[in-house]
Amino acid sequence: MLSDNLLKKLNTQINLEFYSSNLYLQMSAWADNKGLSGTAKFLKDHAAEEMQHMQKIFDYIQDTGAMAELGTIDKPEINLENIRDVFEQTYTHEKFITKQINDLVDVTLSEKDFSTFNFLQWYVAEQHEEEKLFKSILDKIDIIGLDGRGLFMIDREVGNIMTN
Ligand code: OFO
Repeated sequence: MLSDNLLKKLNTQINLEFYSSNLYLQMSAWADNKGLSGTAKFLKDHAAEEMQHMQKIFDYIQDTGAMAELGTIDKPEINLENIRDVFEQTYTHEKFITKQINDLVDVTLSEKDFSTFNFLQWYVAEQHEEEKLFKSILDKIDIIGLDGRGLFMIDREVGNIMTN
């Protein structure tokens, strides 16, 4: 059974996953308007993946017999000048999400809620993968550079990345 405290925090995480999805979808719209079709596709796919993250927590809460509660989702504010900004900001956002997940795990341990601890291990592994992915794209951008040809190559590469 979930404590009120953990239920509240898991509901907050649901909201954050919705926010992540909207953030990436908004960035996808920006990329599409800039003619960066590969990046737009990648971000749109990733937005869909964030909805799965949201759904998993929603289902977990419901499976415990508690009730998921949806809140107001903040408007995603994006401030992008170029493709590097996209991946700098997504990487920063993912590091923030990792911190939120780590805090959640910490609470499960202090409450000795090992079932929720176990459930959250999927997110711990997923955050590791997401940080790795966004950082690797950022590193590629820094190697290839953003002149006309570099930009074309990066956009094509990013469009070919399969999200799971
Ligand atoms: Fe991008 O991992 Fe969920 O939020």
